Amino acid sequence: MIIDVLTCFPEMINPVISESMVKRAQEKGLVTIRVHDLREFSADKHRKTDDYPFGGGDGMVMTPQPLYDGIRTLLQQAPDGVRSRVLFPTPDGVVFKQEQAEELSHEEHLIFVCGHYKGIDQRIRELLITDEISIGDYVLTGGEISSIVIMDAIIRLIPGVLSEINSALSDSFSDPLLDCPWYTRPEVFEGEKVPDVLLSGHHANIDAWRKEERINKTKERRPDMWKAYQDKGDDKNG
Ligand code: 6GU
Repeated sequence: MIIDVLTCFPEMINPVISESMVKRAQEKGLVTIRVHDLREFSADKHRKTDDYPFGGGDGMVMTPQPLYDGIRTLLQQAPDGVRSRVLFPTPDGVVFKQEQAEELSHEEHLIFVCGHYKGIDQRIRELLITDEISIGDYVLTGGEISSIVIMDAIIRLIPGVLSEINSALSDSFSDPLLDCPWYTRPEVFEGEKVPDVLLSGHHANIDAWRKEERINKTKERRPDMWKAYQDKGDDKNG
């Protein structure tokens, strides 16, 4: 998968993609991430990328020209026959869910367009953006952090990225229930003991305990998920 990120703040993206899971995915050749400075595409002599909004109002709007030229350049650079998705993280987008991460993990080319200030000129959204994505009901100052969140969720689903093949499968959210608590050594830490059942070696009891913990946590924290789980029926949920 090729991921292009178009941003006025490349240094917000670069340190994150040079670490951890995303770094390993690139080293394995499973993903190539390229970060592009939007200012490089500005035709303005001061490399400006924003301007005052028509009709007035506070804040600045990102001008169409650098975005148009930047996105079109990245589209043209994509290998022949490859479909590109142009993603715009924005608080007024469709809320990002695990299903969309799964869907996007099968794409060959993603372009992330990072907006700042009030947003980007509407004509760019209509002409070039294919997906407008929000990462939740709160407002961040720009699209860089949101892009990193979305990229991480997608990249870890690409086959071969996680060494533990089962770990993506057993996540909360690819599942109808939240995860159970997990413990490792030592058995007692700060006076707190690991639940006895986990030390019992009795696998049926351990499975039952984990299931109950998951159900209780889901009921308490996510009544919406609990309702969906019940509506799906006991046969499917075992
Ligand atoms: Cl995708 N961008 C920004 N700036 N704020 C957000 C968001 C995205 N999703 C939630 N809040």
